[in-house]
Amino acid sequence: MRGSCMFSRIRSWAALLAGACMLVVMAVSPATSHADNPIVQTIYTADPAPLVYNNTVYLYTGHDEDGSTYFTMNEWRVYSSADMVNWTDHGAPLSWKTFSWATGDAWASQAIYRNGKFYWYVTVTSKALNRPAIGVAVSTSPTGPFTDALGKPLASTSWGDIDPTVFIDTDGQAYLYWGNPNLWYVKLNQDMISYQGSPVQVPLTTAGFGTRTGNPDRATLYEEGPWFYKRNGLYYLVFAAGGIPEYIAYSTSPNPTGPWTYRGVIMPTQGGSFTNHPGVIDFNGSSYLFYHNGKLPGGGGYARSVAVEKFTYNADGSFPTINMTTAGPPSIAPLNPYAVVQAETMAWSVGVETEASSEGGMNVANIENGDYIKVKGVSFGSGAASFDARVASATSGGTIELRLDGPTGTLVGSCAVQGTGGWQTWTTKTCPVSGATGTHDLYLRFTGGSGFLLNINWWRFNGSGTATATPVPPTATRTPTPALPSATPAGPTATRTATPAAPTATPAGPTSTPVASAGCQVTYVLNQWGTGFTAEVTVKNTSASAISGWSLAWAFGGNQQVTNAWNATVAQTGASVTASNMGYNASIPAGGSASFGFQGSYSGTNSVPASFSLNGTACSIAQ
Ligand SMILES: [Ca+2]
Ligand SMILES: [Ca+2]
Repeated sequence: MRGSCMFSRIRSWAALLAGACMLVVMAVSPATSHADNPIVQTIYTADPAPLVYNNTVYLYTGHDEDGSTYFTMNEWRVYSSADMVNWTDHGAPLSWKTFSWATGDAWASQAIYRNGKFYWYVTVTSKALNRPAIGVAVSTSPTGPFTDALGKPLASTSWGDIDPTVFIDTDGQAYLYWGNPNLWYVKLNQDMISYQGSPVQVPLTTAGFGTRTGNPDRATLYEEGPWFYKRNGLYYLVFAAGGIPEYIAYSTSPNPTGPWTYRGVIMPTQGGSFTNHPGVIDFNGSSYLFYHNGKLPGGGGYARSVAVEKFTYNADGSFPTINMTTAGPPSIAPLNPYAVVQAETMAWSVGVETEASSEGGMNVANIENGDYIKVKGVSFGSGAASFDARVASATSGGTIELRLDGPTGTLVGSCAVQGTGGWQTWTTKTCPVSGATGTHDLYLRFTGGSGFLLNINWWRFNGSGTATATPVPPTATRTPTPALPSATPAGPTATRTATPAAPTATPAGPTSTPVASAGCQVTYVLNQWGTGFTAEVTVKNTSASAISGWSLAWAFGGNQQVTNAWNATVAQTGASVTASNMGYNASIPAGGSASFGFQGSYSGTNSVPASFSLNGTACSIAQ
């Protein structure tokens, strides 16, 4: 991704500064309300690295800081989508500060899954080397938290160790490629955090990587940002080609280590960023190219944004030419509004930002009059009767307008939110809805006075007739939200170590409707201290068929209040609680189980809930 400016022209720095890098200030075309590219509007993102896992695309990106005049990048971000149009923000589970040996520069990266763990290969600047090196972080969840797997660089050569790409071949051998201006690879060991021998330098021949003229230091088109994978027996190396401004080109080989054959340009230079970085996946039967550009308002070469296009390989496996669009790919599945939808799930947004929520995950913040969130392809079916929103406001609040197919489209509900006493003091607001049937793009448009109006953590609709959602009591007299336990409660194992469910190896088929369970067993392990507690909950599928998508409901017997959760989305209204699967633990095979946990506060007695139901079916409780 980033560093052509630094690595390719180091010997002609003055010429560089006078040249392309400084001239790529291009006109920004304001996005229309119907555009879905770039994917993220709340911050600038760069260097996309998509990962398909459990019927979900996890998108790992860098983050260009606002106002950057160089590649000022301090953290990596994660987003996910099951429909390729609505993306959920999972925040920043990794920063260069995670690596004690690094001094900065959270540059290009890629994550991969193996044996129950997610390995995230990154570029950071090494304190000892005073230049970039390749590090590796590890987590049991695709959304982190991630830790440094080694406490030192995984790989470094003499220069230009940036832009790692990783792939596990069908024979189990994993490869890590990287580099600018040179291209290197190692064969990773099974542990994914060590390798055999020394880095191997790939011969950059013109037959392998095309011919560049006028730059004796770079005889081929290979610049940086490699993306390595195999498809139908053919190995692909897609890369940022140069000089500057970059474009995306590719080479192929019948072998994982070459020799390579140059195959041409995929995406010509366009989009207002002088760098680019490819990420290519197959997902749900289609192919997608991720890249970055400077198309967000205020964007450019140091304020980039990740975008995606759907494409079809030619019959011989070659790429078509792919141009950047503002429309992006079509939706591959409708969004179910009758399950909890994180408010930070968006196809497009204007004016809002996201932040870490005290209830876990992220919430939408910085909401002002006229800001809105677009959620694409929402399937209301026969009709919604009401709308629940988890909201907080330190001011006097504002109104959430629910509109269809445009920010000023048909109004189907209007939800006045009052102050709650704090930006992280959450309450569930319920409002009537009428006229929301069929499938539409949903706009949550915020109106009110000046300044910040409210924060929103999640929302859901409730159907008419036999609503399956938990009945929501009127907003009558809720007890004030108890003080949030501090991040490190005094209790024994109170620290929020994520012990996610072991991700199931085989993703279930395309999910849309949860499959009802014929049997389930819940293990509920309490760990309490003072007025705080954690619960580790394991849901076992004792039925004969796999579950694809689950929701576990129970009622507390006392005044327990959930404050945050992991490995599930936990929503509480009064004493009623619903825990819904994350993308990575949606599938529970017959006889298998999924686990999640949460932290809460209480006073008086804190006992195991008397009953649980999974997708509406009562479960037994393990003693
Ligand atoms: Ca705003
Ligand atoms: Ca949320």
